[in-house]
Amino acid sequence: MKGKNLEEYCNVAGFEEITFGELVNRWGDIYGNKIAIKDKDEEVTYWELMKKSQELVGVLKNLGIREKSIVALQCTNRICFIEILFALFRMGTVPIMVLPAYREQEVIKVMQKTNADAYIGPIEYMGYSYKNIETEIKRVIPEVITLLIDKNFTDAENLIVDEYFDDKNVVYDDVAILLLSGGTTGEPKLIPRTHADYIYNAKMAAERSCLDQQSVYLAALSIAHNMPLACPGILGTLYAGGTVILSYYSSPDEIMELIEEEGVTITGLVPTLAQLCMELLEIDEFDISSLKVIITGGARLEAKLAEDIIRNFHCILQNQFGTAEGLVMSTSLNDPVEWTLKYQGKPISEADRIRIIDEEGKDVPEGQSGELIVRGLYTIENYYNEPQCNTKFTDDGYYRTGDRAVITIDGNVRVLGRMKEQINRAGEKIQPSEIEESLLELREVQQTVVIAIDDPLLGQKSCAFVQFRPGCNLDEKEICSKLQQKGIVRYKIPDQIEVIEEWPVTKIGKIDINTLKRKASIK
Ligand code: J2J
Repeated sequence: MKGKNLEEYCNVAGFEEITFGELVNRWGDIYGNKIAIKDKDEEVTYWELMKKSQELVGVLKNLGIREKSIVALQCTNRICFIEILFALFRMGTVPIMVLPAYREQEVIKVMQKTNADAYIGPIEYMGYSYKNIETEIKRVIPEVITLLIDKNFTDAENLIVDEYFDDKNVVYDDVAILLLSGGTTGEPKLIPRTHADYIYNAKMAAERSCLDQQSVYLAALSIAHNMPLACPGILGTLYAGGTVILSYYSSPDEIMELIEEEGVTITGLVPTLAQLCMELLEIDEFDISSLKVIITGGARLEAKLAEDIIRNFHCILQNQFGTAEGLVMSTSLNDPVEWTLKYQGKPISEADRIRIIDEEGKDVPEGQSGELIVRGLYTIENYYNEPQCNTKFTDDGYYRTGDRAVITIDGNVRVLGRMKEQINRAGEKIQPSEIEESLLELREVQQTVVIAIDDPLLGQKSCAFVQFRPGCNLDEKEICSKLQQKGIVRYKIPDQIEVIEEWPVTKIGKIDINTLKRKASIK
């Protein structure tokens, strides 16, 4: 499957016309016996990763999986799934990266959309048996090959291994992987990333995080997600010759224990998980002195949480903004702390062209907010098989992120929230992040999310979900009067306030705005 045309970028510094098959061979040669990846049960060297991914090509082909076909890969954070991933890369067979939280309906939908040949998943994870998914796939699309594996891939390993497989038919601008879009509305869209663009993405993210052979990167979130996979994630760490530690459960206690036991130097977390790890650090003792950098991404990082992370973890915070569609931006490790608290930094590639546009598609004057759009080496210009998605791209090939942002004179980007989240209250515009920041300045408030809800009179009104710190409480009147005392104008004071104890989250752990919207409108 041909991917995006990369010709115009061939002279960009750091860009290589290379495939993952060639890359894993190169790693085997350079880093040989060094530990590449460790999971909860085993470890693999760079040489073994190269060999195993070669052998597995034979195993997968014997199972009937064809070269250059499409496979749904629902992976847990285990080495065997990374080995399979590289085997598929070698075959030119394209894995669709499916989060473990997906269930049969969602998996079948993406498989049907892509005419996928096969499904590969775990036997069990977090008490759920993936046999359910396999059975349903077999019922709905009987011709599909299915394979459930655990760490030893019990059945598959007995299959006779083919002769050494030469992957010379796979080229750098072929599609290597299909990522699922992170949207919380509607069906996820499929994002085709080529070998060379995805490798470049991982390499540039690794450079921005200063990864090297001494780096020990903890993949805390599901490796089916772009952030732990390639930003810099597993692929960026391997590129730099470091070691990857896989967290199996993504729970705060496992994460903190692994940092201590494995001497982790860098990890990436979504803000909600960073907050939970910090709470655990307050009640339990962990030696996390090895940790040099925490990257947070996936959702807006409030300045207050950013400060708390820096103080409690005694490390550098890297504020990252990423998209599965491509664009990744982040602060640099030596940026002033004030920048990290406020900005998501700068694009990781010199070839990234970012612009801020208004509703008519015109560039806004300097310093004003609008929609962030991007064109560049590793950002897609089309979704897979989705011609009706043209609204997500401009006529001149820019991807519309749907995020509201401003670019400062230093070139830093500040992401304010989703375009759709802006509240239009009888014509007055309210940016939820502004009210969230004021609410977080109240001592009693631990976490808050402000959303728009429909209103017959005003068009839209604002609703603030508020979680208090343990032992704290305020009633609606007290909150409103405290905001007024802070000088917040009347129309920006939340029209509705809902107290919440536990946040609904999406499959990757971001706060689920749609569920909050439903909750707010039931009232
Ligand atoms: C505000 N919103 C943010 C941030 C992402 C690397 C790779 C992928 C992702 C990712 C990632 C944000 N502040 N710092 O986060 O670090 C929201 C935006 C964006 C959408 C993309 C990373 N970082 N977002 O999150 O495709 O709304 O990729 O458009 O899942 O997450 O989501 P997704």
